[in-house]
Formats: sequence, C-alpha cells, structure tokens
Amino acid sequence: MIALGLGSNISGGNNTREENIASAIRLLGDHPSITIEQISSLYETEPVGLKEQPSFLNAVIAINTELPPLELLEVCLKIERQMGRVREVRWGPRNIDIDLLLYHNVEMATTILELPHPRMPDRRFVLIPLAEIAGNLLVYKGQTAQALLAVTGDDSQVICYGAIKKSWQANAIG
Ligand code: PH2
Ligand code: MG
Ligand code: MG
Repeated sequence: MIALGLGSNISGGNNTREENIASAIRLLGDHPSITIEQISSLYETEPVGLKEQPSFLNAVIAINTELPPLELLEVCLKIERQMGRVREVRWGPRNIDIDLLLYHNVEMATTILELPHPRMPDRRFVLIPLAEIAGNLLVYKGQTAQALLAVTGDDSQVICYGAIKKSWQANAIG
C-alpha cells in the first residue's frame, strides 16, 4: 500500500478545511500517474506538537502510482504549493499538508524523506484513519496500525467527523 496523510487546520482563501482536503485528493487523482484507491473518513483532531493552534481535519488515503517515492513526494509538495500552502512555523497551522506515510515495503531515510513515516507510531491522527483503510496490513516495524494504537504514547483526541462529501469523493476516486 502507498498511503498519504492529509491535514488542514486553517481555511485557505474561501475554502474550509474539508474543502482543502477534498481539493488535495482531487489534484492528486488528476495526476496522470496517480489513482486514488481508498479514502478514510475525516477526523477532527487535537493538535499534536504545537498545541496552541486550531484543531485539524485529518484523513489518510491509499493511492496507486508508478512514480518512485521521491517523485511522488515532489508531486505532493507541488500540490501543496499549487494550493497556496500557508505555513509559518514547523508543526504550525497550515491550509494543507500532504505527507507520504507508506510506500509498499520501502524503507529509506534521507534528509528529505523517511519511509515509513517515522512519527507514525506517535500520532493517533495518522494511526486511526490508517487503521480504517489498512486492515491487517503490517505498516510499521511488522505491526498493524491497530497494534500501534494499542501502545502509542499519544493520547490526543481524535473524533470521527464523517465521510468526505460524496460529490467530492465521486470526483476523486478512479
Ligand atoms: N500535523 C503536524 C503537527 N501536528 N496535529 C494534528 N492533529 N494533525 C496534523 O496533521 C498535525 C498535527 C505536522 O505536520
Ligand atoms: Mg505533517
Ligand atoms: Mg508535511
């Protein structure tokens, strides 16, 4: 599975957080080499790291692509820029964040990309939506997302916010 984490905690222009997530999914799906395979529910999540910021909407999607990891990362960063990504501080508020979480069984650690995402075990806002779409897949050091959730040190609140709006999802999948 190739999994991406999506997050938004500020509106961009006239768009809500939900629209930001939906736009990112649509732009990813519009890429000629990317197909969207699964989209988790949206989750309303308490900020982790820098606490004094608005709560996030998070989701995880599974995609398919022939693009190698670094090229996929480039596409994600390009979409962030295209959406006029606003971010002043690391871990601070942003209208859109697209993170590469998993790329099949690839393990790599460079200064620009680490796979699987090294902070995955410490983030309920990633593990909960990932568990929803990844089933029994071993996602990190031989463990399922569910198993990682059982032992994570993170106790931040993650509440299901519901499915992404049907109209947007229909446009994105396939
Ligand atoms: N992203 C961060 C830092 N903290 N907290 C939540 N709840 N959701 C995020 O997506 C998030 C965060 C850095 O990318
Ligand atoms: Mg992130
Ligand atoms: Mg990021």
